[in-house]
Amino acid sequence: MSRIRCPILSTKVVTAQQAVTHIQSGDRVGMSGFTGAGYPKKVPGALAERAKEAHGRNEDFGIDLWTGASTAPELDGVLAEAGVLRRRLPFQSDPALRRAINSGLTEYVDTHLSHSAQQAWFGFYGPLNVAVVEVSAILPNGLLVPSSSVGNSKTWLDLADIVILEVNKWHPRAYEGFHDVYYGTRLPPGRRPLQLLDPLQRIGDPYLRVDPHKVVAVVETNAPDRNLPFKDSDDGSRAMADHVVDFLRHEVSHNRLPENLLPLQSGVGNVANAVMKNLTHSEFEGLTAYTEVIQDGMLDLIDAGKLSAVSATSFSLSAERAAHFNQHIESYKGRILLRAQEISNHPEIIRRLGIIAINGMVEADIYGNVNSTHVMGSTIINGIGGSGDFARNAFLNFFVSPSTAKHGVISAIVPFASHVDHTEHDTHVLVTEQGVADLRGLSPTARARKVIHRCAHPAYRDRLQDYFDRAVAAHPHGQHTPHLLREALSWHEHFQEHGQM
Ligand code: 0RQ
Repeated sequence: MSRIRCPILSTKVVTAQQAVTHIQSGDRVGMSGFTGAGYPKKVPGALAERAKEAHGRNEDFGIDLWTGASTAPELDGVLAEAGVLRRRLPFQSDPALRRAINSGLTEYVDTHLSHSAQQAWFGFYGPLNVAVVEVSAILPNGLLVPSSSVGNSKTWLDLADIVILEVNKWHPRAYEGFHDVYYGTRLPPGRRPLQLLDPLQRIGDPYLRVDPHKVVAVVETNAPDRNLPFKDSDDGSRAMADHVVDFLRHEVSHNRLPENLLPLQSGVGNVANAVMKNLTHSEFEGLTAYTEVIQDGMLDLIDAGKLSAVSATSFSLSAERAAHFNQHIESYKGRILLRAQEISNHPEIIRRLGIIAINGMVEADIYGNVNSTHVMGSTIINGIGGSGDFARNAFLNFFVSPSTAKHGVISAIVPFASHVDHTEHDTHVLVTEQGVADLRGLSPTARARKVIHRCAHPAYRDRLQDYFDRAVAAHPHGQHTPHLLREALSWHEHFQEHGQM
């Protein structure tokens, strides 16, 4: 059966090349896509070609691009390489785009993922000209069945002047029923409480809505999501995953967590995936998740019968796991719900449900400030993503990283973080392969002693202790958070000058 069953919209089917004639240089374009899932597959490539032709004629061609989160080489990659992206928000993880941002060609507005939709509604980014949204089907009445992510699609469809739809039949038709799109969003002062009390509760509709008169083109595709493989767990990530699971056990034994824990959030990356895998082999049962991304490890937990309910905004699966999911999609129905990212990452709900948040980091300083985004204070890696939405509002948060990077020449525990995404006031538990530092309820100096002792690599531990001791000695009247300002960032400087911290 055709995936485009709406009579009005079926008359609008065109090629991607024809579709992109509706996008003009200078436009603000909102595309679907979140962590390599549910992004348009053909239109971005055709847009890149169009821009290259314009550049070949010495004509200017550039756009602002808004998405849900990171996408894929067929979207961020081709557009960055073609030099089309003037401004990009709210999250990315593409190598070509990272180069464009770090070389100053693309302006990057790195925002909390729960904020991007409301900031677009507030008008902070200017009017949205075009939405390009992937869906898995169009129903006879014109309602849209989303695909493997919801992200910001609802907001882009509502705000944009014109809409281009990509209908991707690679996604199973059985995606219908996996989504919950909330249409009650109001701007202040008209906001109402979100009545969401457990991860699988429905508060919206299974479909995205679009005004059919705004749709200028419908493009048919049959192409997979990005579906990158995960690294096999190494000793370090297994050790970190063990520390997290042991810590959760400890919290249960002290009656600070129920036996089936609280809803889990797990960030992207190999360590987060390893933690989920570790839970599969643990005694914990009846788990739930209120998260943004479903990685392989969460599907493993569902398959093992340990995880009964997952709310997210997107998948981020390996090719093997995506194929398995697509084949057995019916068996996951009623256990997974995909929501808009303004709801999956909503502070109100994260606080109410009491989430356990587990996210990666680049570095942390001895006082607990966490850098999730920048190398040596200046070079962006990915972005803050949802880590701030979850960490600040969580019942319990973990920041996890190997204690060193780049084969040991960089310490992930430093005197002073070279960039701060999560302040010392937000951080609860730091985890490296060396151990766990529970910072809850501690003063800055007590935190510093614990972080150095429990988390730093032995090769850097004594030097950190020496820095701290001298900072304490140097500030008889500044004992709250003692620093040696001239030395605070000297480890980073030393790395830049000598290739070693
Ligand atoms: O680079 O592969 O070139 O060697 O950073 O590091 O250790 O493989 O860890 O994949 O878990 O990513 C913080 C980047 C960790 C991620 C970060 C280099 C390291 C490597 C990756 P190479 P690892 P991970 C939900 C939550 C922010 C967004 C977020 C992230 C590369 O977790 O982007 O949490 N978080 N979102 O070598 C120099 C250091 C370094 C360093 C690591 N101190 N100095 N380089 N690296 N530490 C998801 C969403 O929001 C969508």
